[in-house]
Amino acid sequence: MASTSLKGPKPEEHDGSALRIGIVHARWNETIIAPLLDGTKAQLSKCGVKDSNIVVQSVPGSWELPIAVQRMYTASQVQQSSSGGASSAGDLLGSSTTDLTSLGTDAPSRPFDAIIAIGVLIKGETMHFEYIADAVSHGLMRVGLDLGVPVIFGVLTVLNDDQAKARAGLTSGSHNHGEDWGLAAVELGVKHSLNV
Ligand code: DLZ
Repeated sequence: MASTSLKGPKPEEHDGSALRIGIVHARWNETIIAPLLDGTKAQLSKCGVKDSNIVVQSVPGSWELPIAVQRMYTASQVQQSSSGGASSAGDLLGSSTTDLTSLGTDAPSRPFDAIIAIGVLIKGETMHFEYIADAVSHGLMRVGLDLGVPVIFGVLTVLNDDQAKARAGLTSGSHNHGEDWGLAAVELGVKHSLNV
């Protein structure tokens, strides 16, 4: 029997070989973040996105995701207009940058076609969860609309560790949501680059 999903759209297939994709992830709940990041990158590669066109940065927590996405995109626009692309998007986030190896000399100096924001918010005993989840989801939407770039919402807002593991493909038979975010970035990136 063909596998179907009750949730989520049937993925559209797109060629990501010409895309430049940014990823910003939080470092809170890193045991969940790591597989989500892996799943995202694996799906980008499957769609043809070149390693040299995937730039990964990190921030302390999900709260910082909107400002990091905004600065990452803006920096990539500056890169395009400055000769030689001397400053990297990562420079703006200083020591929080985790992986700039992908900003190789062959990396095209042009704005990202899509940026994926990854975070894991797990409800605790206080109101932190509610405030952060609300602000981050609104912030990411606002940044995307203000800048006119697709921002993929890769933020889990879960009630406990088990729910988080089940969404990161860490429990038997579970699905890694990072793969969906990679697919969404390629679809939106292609449509964005074609202006559709
Ligand atoms: C403070 C905090 C708490 C309580 N929980 C989480 C969480 O579950 N996931 C997450 O990504 N970040 C959390 N943070 C950190 C905030 O997002 C933020 O990094 C700090 O408040 C500093 O601004």
